[in-house]
Amino acid sequence: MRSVDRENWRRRFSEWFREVLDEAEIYDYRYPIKGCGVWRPYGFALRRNVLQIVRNILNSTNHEEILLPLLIPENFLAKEAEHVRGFEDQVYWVTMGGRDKLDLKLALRPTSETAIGPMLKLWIKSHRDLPKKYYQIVSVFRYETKATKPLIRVREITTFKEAHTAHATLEEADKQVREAIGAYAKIFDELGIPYVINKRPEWDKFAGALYTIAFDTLMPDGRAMQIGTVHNLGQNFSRAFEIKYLTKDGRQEYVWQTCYGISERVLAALISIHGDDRGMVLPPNVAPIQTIIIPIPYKGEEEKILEKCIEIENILKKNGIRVKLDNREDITPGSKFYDWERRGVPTRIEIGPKDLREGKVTISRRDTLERIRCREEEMVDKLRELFKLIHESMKRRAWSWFKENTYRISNIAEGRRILEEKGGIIEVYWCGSEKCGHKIQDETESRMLGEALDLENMDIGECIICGRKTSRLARLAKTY
Ligand code: PR8
Repeated sequence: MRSVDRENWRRRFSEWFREVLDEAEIYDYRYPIKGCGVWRPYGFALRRNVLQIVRNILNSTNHEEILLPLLIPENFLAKEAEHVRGFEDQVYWVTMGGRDKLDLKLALRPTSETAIGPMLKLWIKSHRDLPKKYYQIVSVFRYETKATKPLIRVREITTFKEAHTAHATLEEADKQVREAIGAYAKIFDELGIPYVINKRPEWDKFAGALYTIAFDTLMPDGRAMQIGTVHNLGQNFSRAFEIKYLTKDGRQEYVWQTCYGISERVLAALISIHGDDRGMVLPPNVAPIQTIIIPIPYKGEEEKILEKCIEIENILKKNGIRVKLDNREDITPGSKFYDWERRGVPTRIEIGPKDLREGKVTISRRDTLERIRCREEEMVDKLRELFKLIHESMKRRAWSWFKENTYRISNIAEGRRILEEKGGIIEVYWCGSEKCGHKIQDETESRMLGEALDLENMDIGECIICGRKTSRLARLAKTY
C-alpha cells in the first residue's frame, strides 16, 4: 500500500522545503546575493497562476492596477516620522549615477506609501475623486538582518502585492480594511491556506499605521508565519504629504488611507502546507500542469500506446485542461512518477496495454495517491470532478491540521510546553495591557500574533497574567 508519511516530513520540514524548491525547479536560491533568488520556469508558472487569482479578486473589488517607480527620494521617504524610523535600518540606497555622486540619495522602495504620497496629492482634489483604490505587483527591497530564507524572508521581495487606498472619512477607511480582509480571506481560501486573523499589538504594528490586522498561517514545523497585513494609516501620511480634498461643504480635509500587502510568503505557504514526504501537492486551480500523461510501454505496443497518449493529450488540451505528456525516452515510468509527484501535479494518467485494449484510462490523485479507472469518454468529466474534489479535500485537510494545532489554554506553563514540544498557536485571555502582553510573550517564549478578530462568540475570561475580566483573546506562537 502506497502511503504518505507526514510525521517524518514535518520533522525535516526545513530541509524538505529547500530540496523541493530546488528539485521541483521552483526557485533557485544560489544567486550570488544573499536574500535574492531566481524564479525558474515551473515556479514562475505557479507564481503567475497565483497572481492571476490575486488580480481577479482585487479587480473585481474595483482596485486599479498601477506601477510606481522603484526609486524614492530620501526626503520623501523621511516625510512620515514613524514610517522612516521603522524602515531606516532596512533601506538600500542608490548614491551614485555613473561616476557622479547624487545630490539626493535615492531609496530602493521597501514599500510604496511614500512613493504614492506625492502622486495622490496631485490626483485628489475633491470628494468626487474619492475613494481611490490602487495596487501594484512589484519587487521591493528590504535589507533584512534576521536570517534570510528563500521566499519566506528575502531581501528582494519579487512578488509584493501592495494596495493603497484613500477615503473621505475614517469610517470609510475602516470599511476598506474590512473589505481588504475579505479579499485576502478569499485569496487564501482559493489556495486552501488556513489562517487566523489578528489585530497586531500596538508594539508590533506597521510603521506609520493607526492599527494593523494580520493573517497568520502555520507552517508544517508548527511555527506561525505572517502571510498578509492590512493597515489603517489614518491621516498620518496624508498630513505628511498634504493629500487634501474639498468636502461637499467646501472645507479642505486630509484623506484617510489604508494599505495592505502580501508577498511570496503566500507561495511559500502554498508549497509547504499541502506537501508530504514525496514533495509538493498543488491545488488544481493553480497547478502549472493539472494532469501528466505517462505511457506505460509494453513490448511491441510502444507505438500504439504513444499514439493513444497523444490523442488523449489533445482531447484534454481542447477541453482547457493544463496537460503534459511525458514521452521522455530511456526513463522508466517509475522515475517519471517520482518526478511529477515531487512537482505536485494533482493528477496522473497512465496508459498501458490493458487500458488500450479496454478503452480505459487509469487516473491517480496526487493528494491521496488513490487510483481510479474510467472509460476514455468519461475522462474529461472525471478530471473536472476530481479537480474540485481534490481542492476541497486539500483545503479540509489543511484546516483540520491547523485547528488541531490551536490550543485554548489557561495555564501559562502549559502554553510554553505546548509551543516548545509541538508548536502551533495558543490562545489565552489577555486584558490588553502592554505590560501583561509582554509578560505572556516572555513566559511562553513566543510572540504575540495579536488579538483574535475572527471568533464569533467571545466569552468573558480572566487575563492569564493579572486576572482582570476580559473578552480579549490573544494568540501566540513561535514565528518565522
Ligand atoms: C507593508 N505597505 O509593507 P508589511 N520576505 C518575504 N515576505 C515579506 C518580507 C520579506 N522580507 N517582509 C514582509 N513580507 C504595507 C502593506 C504596503 C503593503 C510579507 O506591510 O511590511 C509579509 O507577509 O506587513 C507581510 O505581511 C507582507 O509582506 C506585507 O508587508
